Amino acid sequence: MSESIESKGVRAPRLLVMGVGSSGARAVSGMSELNPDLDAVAIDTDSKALAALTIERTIHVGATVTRGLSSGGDVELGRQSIEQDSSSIRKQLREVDLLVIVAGLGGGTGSGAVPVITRIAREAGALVLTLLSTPFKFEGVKIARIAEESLKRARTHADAIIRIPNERLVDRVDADLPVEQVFARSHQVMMDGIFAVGRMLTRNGVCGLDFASVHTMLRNCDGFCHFASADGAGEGRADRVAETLLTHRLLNKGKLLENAAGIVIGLTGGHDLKLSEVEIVMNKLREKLPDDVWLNFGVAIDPAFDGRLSAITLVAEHWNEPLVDDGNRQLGLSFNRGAPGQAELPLESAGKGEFAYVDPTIHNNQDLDVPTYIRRDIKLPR
Ligand SMILES: Nc1nc2c(ncn2[C@@H]2O[C@H](COP(=O)(O)OP(=O)(O)O)[C@@H](O)[C@H]2O)c(=O)[nH]1
Ligand SMILES: [Mg+2]
Repeated sequence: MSESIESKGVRAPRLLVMGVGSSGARAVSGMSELNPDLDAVAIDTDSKALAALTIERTIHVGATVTRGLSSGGDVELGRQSIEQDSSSIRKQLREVDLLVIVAGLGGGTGSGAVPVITRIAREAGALVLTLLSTPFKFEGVKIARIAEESLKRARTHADAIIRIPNERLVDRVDADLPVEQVFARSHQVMMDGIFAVGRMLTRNGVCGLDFASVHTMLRNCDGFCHFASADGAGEGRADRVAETLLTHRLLNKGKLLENAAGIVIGLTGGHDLKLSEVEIVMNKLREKLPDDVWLNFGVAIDPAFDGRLSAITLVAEHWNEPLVDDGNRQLGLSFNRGAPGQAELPLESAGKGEFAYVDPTIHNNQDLDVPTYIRRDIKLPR
C-alpha cells in the first residue's frame, strides 16, 4: 500500500475474503495457498470439508442445525446455520472496509448463507462485493432456481454482485474436459478476480486507481457488474491483452463493453512497462466503449510483474448516480441510467453505529434487531 497514505495517518483499506459453502471455501483456501498474505476465512456447514482445507482460518457454522453434516442442498438449513452463528461472522468483520464474498450458488450452504452475510456486512458498515458462480445447465432446473433465488436475495444488500455463469467459463473446445477440471477452472477465475481487486486496492499505483474509485464503481453499478482479466508477456503483450478483453467470454465476447455504463480498468506491469503499452490497451478499449461511459483507470507497478502486463476490468451495465453521496452510504433518490424517469428509492439498512458489534437479539434463529421487512426480504412498495 502507498506510503503516502500511511504517513498521513490514514488507515489503508482492509480487504477480507470470505469463502462460503463447499466450493466457496475451497476456492478461498486455494487462494490463500497461493497468497498467504491474503486476509481470508472459509465458512461451511460441513465440518469434514472444512478440515480437509489448507486455509488456517475456518468457521464451522450451524453445528446444532446440521449436526456438522452439511446442509445437504437445503437452502433453509444454510440460512439457519449462518443466522445461528452470526456473531462469529460479525467478529470477522471488525474494521473491514471491503468484504469480498465468494460462493458457488446452487447448493444449500452458500445459497442460504450469502444473502444473510451480505446483510450482516452491510450493517457493520463494510462495502460488500460478492463473486458468485451460477450453476451449469447440466445441473438442472431446480439447482438453477435455487441459485437465482439466492442472487435475488443477495442483491438486496450487496453493493455489487459479480455473477460468473459457470457455463460462460467453458468453451466448446474444452467440452471434453473432466468435470472436476472445469470446476477447478471456475475457482481459478474467481481467484483471478479477487487477486485483481486486491491488487488494485493495495499496490502502489503510479496513477489513478484506488479504493475510492472502486468504491464509486461498486456504489453506482446498480447491483451487478462483470469482471474479466487478461495477461500477456513479451513482445506485443499490450495488443494481446487488449484483444483478450475485447473478446472475453465473461464480457459476452466483448459485447458488454459496447454498452457499458461504467468501467474500471486496472493495469499492472513491471518496471519495464511502457507508456505506449498503456496507450495501446486504453485506446483499443476506448474504441469499443460508449463515449459517455464513466471510466476510471489506474496503472500499478509491481516488480513481480517484470516482463508481463496484466489487466483487469470491472464493467457495469447500468449506472445509478446517488443524489447525495456522503462518501459512506448513498442517500436519497437514485436514477436508473436510461430508464424513462423512473426514480428508485434505495431501501438501505441503517448501520448500527456503536452497537455494530453487540450480540444481536436472536429468537428462533432470527435476528430481531433487524427490521422485519429486511429479515423476511419483503420489498416495500415504491
Ligand atoms: N459439486 C461441485 N460443485 C461445484 C464445484 N465448484 C463449483 N461448484 C458449483 O457450486 C455450486 C454449489 O456447490 P457447493 O458449494 O458444493 O454447495 P454448498 O456447499 O451447499 O454451498 C454447484 O451447484 C456448482 O455449480 C465443485 O468442485 N463441486
Ligand atoms: Mg457443501
